[in-house]
Amino acid sequence: GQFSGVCRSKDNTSHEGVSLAYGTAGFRARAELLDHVVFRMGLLAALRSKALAATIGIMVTASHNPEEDNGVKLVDPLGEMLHPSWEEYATQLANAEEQELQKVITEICQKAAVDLHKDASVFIGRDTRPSSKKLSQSVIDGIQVLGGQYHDYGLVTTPQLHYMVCCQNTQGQYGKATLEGYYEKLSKAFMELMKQSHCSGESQKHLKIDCANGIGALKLSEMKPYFPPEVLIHIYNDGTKEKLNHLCGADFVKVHQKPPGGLDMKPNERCCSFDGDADRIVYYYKDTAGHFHLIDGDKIATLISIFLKELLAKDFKMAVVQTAYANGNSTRYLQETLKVPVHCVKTGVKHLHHKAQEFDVGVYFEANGHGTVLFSKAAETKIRQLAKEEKDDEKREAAKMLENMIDMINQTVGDAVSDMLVIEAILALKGLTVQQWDALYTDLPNRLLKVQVADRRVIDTTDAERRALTPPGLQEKIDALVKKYKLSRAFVRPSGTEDVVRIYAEADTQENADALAHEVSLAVF
Ligand code: 16G
Ligand code: ZN
Repeated sequence: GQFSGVCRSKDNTSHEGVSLAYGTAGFRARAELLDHVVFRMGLLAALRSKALAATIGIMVTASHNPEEDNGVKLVDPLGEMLHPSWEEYATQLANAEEQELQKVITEICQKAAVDLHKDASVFIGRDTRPSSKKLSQSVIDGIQVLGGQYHDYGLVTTPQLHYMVCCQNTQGQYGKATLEGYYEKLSKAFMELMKQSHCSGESQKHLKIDCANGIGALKLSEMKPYFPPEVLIHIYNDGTKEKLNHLCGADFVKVHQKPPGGLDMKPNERCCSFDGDADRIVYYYKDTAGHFHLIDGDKIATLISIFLKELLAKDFKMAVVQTAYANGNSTRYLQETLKVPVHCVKTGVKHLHHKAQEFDVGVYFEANGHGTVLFSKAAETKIRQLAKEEKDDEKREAAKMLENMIDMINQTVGDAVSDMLVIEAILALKGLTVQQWDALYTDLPNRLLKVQVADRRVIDTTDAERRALTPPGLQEKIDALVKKYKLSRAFVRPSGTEDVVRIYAEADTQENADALAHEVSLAVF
């Protein structure tokens, strides 16, 4: 029949008892459980490509999770996350028994109006995990079963794959769909911006980067020749000595609020960490007294917003999008000091991205360091026009800076390499040190806890996850606990990536934030 070949060798049968759901980060599990899942995601990518008559991306990575894990996620035509209407198909396909597979494919084709005779084109990328190569081979098998074409980019960061997919589907308007095209576009915009900067302090140029022993190290080294030698980036945790994400990387630094292993920090040195697939970044430094200072996604969003607000003409509508995890003082600073509207959405890049699309300029960041800036088509056209034709020198220079920012920012998804260049350029242009940046506002002390419960789905939330609807009585208990402390806030939500409930609390002191988080965790049971 037309699906001959759908059934593969026995290692692709679904594993009894393991039921996976396509969540905020696609599928994630121990690598040895994933072969049949990635094969089926190859099938799904081909189906989605046929449905949309566009190139679809598929990335094999488990981001900041341990090296033994792996995962897979699909990338939609403009570089966005897979549309939520298809997440359900992904879950159905991944969990189907071998003998049901053809039936499930037929159902998806009917529901989503897929014509199997259409062509399919899929771009594939993978991270540096030992299991990734073999898994991406199974992705290819899946694509080929449905007669699809593919291009395997091999080792790339997640945001690089998103970029390739977007370039391909916009006929090169967004850039060239090659690694060289990516490096050239970003480095050229960066060097143009640096020409506009008047400060040349030596210390400005040094940056230490913890690459989490992952793909970021490889890709940054590839990119280095595109910069002149005076751009001093130093790569640490490059994967040659230690394990991926082990005691290092953006997630480790954010969660533990301490420096990564493998990077020696001198006082006041500017440092940053990527995560395992280079779509997150956090900055940090150690002061002369030896205290560690974390500069997270909220403070990155704040720096970028300050810079953009100064350059943007009054008629551009700019907003910042955050999640419930954003530090209360970041929200206050943005709204009250900077006078920029702030919106709060549910956790997960797709929610932030979607909301940010509503504005001329939408800055979005999760506290964990994933974020980017989106410019509407109209805003981008206007800025490019001003950069060319504006008579007023000062305004034209401002427009040129914005134009280079647009070219340097990966608008498809948060990108550690691109975000790093954006931050470095802003610090240089504004002549800011890492300490001055950090001093914009002081983070409220906070605590993140996770607890295992029998069934995390009993917790249902509303108001961008800031309030619990169920189980009955839980929100009232949280409200009463929050009232006991000053500057306090707390919420609970079921994780979308782990079988746990997450608890977040902030308050006037670390002791109070810890106590509040602990008390809320007891209320969850
Ligand atoms: C996923 C999300 C990330 C989010 C995290 C929350 C994407 C691409 N990634 O990694 O944005 O912060 O999940 O995890 O959307 P949690 O639901 O386990 O707290
Ligand atoms: Zn990641």
